[in-house]
Amino acid sequence: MRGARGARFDPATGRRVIQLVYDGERGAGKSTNITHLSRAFEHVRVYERPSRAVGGATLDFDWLQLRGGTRDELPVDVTIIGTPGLRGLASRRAAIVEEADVIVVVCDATPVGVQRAVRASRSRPKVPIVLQANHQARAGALAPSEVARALSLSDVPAVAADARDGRGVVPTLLAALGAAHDELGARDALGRAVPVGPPLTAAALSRSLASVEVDRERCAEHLLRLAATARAAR
Ligand SMILES: Nc1nc2c(ncn2[C@@H]2O[C@H](COP(=O)(O)OP(=O)(O)O)[C@@H](O)[C@H]2O)c(=O)[nH]1
Ligand SMILES: [Mg+2]
Repeated sequence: MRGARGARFDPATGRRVIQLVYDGERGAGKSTNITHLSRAFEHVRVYERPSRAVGGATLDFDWLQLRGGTRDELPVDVTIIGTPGLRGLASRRAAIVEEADVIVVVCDATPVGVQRAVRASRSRPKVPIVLQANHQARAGALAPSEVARALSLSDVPAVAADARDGRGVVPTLLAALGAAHDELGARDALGRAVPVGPPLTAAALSRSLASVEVDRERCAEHLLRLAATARAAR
């Protein structure tokens, strides 16, 4: 979908836009992070589009746009996109990750959660990564450094979090923005241009994802299972 990487410069508004993609397995806490950020930054929230969901599972993507500060005297906005974790939607998840200037890998740090993430690990575009070791308040949760080792991400910033009560959510965002700034700086020093053009919008992402084939059978199976679990819990 996107040729060049790096933050966008929007000539219409004179603002740079940094796109952060929150990625991870289903249940890792991506939507919980984004909901918390939306509340925490309500005063600078520009636009929000929570995902359509079934049984708590994200069906397309979460989208949150914040008005950021300035860097090098240029105003910067931040777009946060959360991927869907359903296996049947893996192709769309991968397409969204391609849009990232920085990837925030959200991992359920309990042993089962880490195992699941290791089994599902995939290649990612070459952009900075920040790891969030989430679910820290749960019994047996692994420390960020242990999660990082298991996921072969020992060289990236790792933040301890428990998104359900908000712990570590804002520090994760700040770490991701720090990584984005480093990347922009490196690009500038190398003389590579920041791509110019209108930044991605939620509507445009939605349109382009519509043409990415999904595994419909797998999705249907999974959604039926979720619905049955929700019925049994009632
Ligand atoms: N105990 C605990 N539960 C969490 C945490 N983060 C998310 N959850 C819960 O896990 C479930 C899945 O979270 P969600 O954000 O929808 O996961 P997503 O699939 O990654 O978007 C929800 O019931 C959340 O309340 C956490 O850090 N600790
Ligand atoms: Mg979700």
